[in-house]
Amino acid sequence: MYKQFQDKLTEIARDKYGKSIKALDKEELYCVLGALVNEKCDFHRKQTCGKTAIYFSIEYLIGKLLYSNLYNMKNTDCVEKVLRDNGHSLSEFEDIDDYAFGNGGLGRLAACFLDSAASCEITLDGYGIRYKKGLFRQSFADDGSQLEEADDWQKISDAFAIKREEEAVNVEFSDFTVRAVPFDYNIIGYSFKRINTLRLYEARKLTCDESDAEKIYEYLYPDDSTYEGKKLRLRQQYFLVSASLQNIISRYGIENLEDKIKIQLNDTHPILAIPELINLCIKSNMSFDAALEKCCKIFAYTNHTVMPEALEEWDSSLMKEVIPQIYGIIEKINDMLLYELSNNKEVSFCDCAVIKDGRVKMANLACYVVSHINGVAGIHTDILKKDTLSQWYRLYPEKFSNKTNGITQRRWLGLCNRVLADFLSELCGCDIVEELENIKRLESFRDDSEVLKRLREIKYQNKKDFCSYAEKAYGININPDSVFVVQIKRIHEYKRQLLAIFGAVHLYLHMKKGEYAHLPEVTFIFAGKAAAGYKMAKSIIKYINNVATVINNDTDTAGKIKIYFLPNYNVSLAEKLIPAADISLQISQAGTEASGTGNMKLMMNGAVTLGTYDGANIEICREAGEENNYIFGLRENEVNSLKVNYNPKKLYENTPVIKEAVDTLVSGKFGERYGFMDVYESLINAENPDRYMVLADLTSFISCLIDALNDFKNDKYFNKKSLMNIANSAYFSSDRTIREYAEDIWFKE
Ligand code: 26Q
Repeated sequence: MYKQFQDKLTEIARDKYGKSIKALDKEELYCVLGALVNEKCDFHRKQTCGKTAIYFSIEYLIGKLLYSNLYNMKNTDCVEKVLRDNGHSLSEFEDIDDYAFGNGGLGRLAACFLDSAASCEITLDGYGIRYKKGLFRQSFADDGSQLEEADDWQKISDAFAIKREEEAVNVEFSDFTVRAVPFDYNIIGYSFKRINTLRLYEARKLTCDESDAEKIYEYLYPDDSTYEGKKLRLRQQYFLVSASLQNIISRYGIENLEDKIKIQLNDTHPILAIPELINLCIKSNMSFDAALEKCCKIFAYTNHTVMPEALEEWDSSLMKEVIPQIYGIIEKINDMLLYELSNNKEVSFCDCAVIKDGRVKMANLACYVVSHINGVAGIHTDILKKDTLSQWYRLYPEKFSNKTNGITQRRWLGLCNRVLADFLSELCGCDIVEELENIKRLESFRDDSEVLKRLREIKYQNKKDFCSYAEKAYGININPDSVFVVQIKRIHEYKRQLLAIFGAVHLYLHMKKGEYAHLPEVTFIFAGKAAAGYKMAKSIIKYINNVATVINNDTDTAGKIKIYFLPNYNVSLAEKLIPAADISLQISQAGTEASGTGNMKLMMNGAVTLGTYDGANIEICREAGEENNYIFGLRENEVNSLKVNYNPKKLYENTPVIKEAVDTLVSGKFGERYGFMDVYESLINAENPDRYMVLADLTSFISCLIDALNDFKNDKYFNKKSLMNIANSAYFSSDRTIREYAEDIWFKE
């Protein structure tokens, strides 16, 4: 093996650059490694038979490909050795940018699915956009506020992309036509089980004067607060689906296409694929009715969020202006729906209309046409059925099913926490990453002091590794002996970072007075980005940073509590932080987080969940035992009944613990006096105050947190909980999820 790699790398280095491996610079070596990986893929690619599943997604949050590709090829050690013997190291590539074509859970899920499908020998190709700039890079100004910088990820050439100029197609808008140029990425299944393809498109102008054409692929989620921004976003979505469908049709033919492929629509963003496929069918002389029927068989739709503002709608006028032929088709679909529902007593057309009050409702379009609709966790699918999409559930109950999310254990255990994976393999008597179902065997060691001790040692080493990284990367000194309480995710009001920081503020204020002396030292670690246009989320970041500055510099509480907000959360940072976490904060308001997937990653790496009964937390408790996690706060049904008469101002006035924490938003204790008036007002005096009921859950959060910190002192007791979480994490493998999609939706006879 060693020699084979040595020879191959030598050969590619010579052919490409006329150099020895030793003489290559970093970028050249990166490209040589990419070429090697792609060559191996050509060798291992098998002819596939049967139906192909296809994933349409506006986001793919991939992270680094070099390490995961070598990992899945099972060649990491060998390549590392060859590099070492030639004066290099794989760690040279740590600072190459992530592929960040996504902003959160939905994009990361797409990446996990691709990895799982290839590893489970399921044919699943992905289609997306190769954004020129990925999700912005985040840093903090001196005053603690978020700064955004363009993600210029192509500073170093992309070693893994294979450009397919010859398969470029045209995408037509009312005012101009753009060329869609595909770039293919090999998706390598574990042990080369299968090679699938992720195809990402770039936009090229056809003539010199179409300056707008290339803007289409410039940014993920262009700022859509302006008309121009919205238009661009619509163009982006149409660009993706039109280019992809043209490619699919040229590959499989339009005849009997429904027998050859199934397309999974990742949320509302690629739903224009439905009218576009009809458009393309009509162009090949098919009737509208036949085309629509085809679509009903080809498409399935996954919903990822219950937030009403995320169910995409477009102004009819905008759509008419940009893609008139597509708008015409949507009108026709709407007419058919109207006709179909005219005698229906169960549901009213009003609730289902695809076009209503001059707006095009994308979720309604999908629900009418697709064969399958799914939510991403049990509670989420239930909410879709009873609220968000209830009219559609009444109409088509058979279309609905749940597909609880998952994560790939290859990246999120094997790759990021190798020492733990090896120990688990040793205990369970197999390669645990390959046969994750056997991780359940760990349960039999739940009272084995030696095993519990070793688990704690591994966690401690991971914490120390993280501390050295943090010191190098940010110049901060984290104490590895403290409890790591971690909240890492996009910053959003419903995720309630405010609740976490209020909890920390409470501890701090009382520790300063000498209370809570019995608690172990605690380090709160936050990371996550706020959408560039989301003011409230940005204020919350600034507040956390201001709190951190005061607390971390207070000698009274030194050795008791510290708070860090790490900048620029991305896949690579998650890989470092997750293995080091003790307590995973999953504290969204019950009924708002569709599933969450970070919760699963943290669980698999031995963190216990401190959270609400929301999203997949519920299933984590079901699998690992509620007694091994920390659940607090209102349940979803309680949230709904309390909502009617919720009065946070009264809570604030009558509960000293709440008042004390909330007042720090305006008291000047952390930052300027009245510094966070906007946050304060949103909780207390806004029209719909404290929309996510932070105050209602604050006291129960604090007591739950104190319980968990207390328990941490009892090594054996806490480690057993950690062990039970690891032992029951197999259900959260995206291999399980992808097999469910395959069996119930994609390849069902
Ligand atoms: C919609 C309209 C206009 C502009 C933007 C959007 C938009 C953009 C991104 C709407 C939603 C998103 C992303 C949603 C997302 O990431 N959802 C997460 O999906 C995960 C995978 O299923 C779940 O685990 C998370 O609970 C869910 O929040």
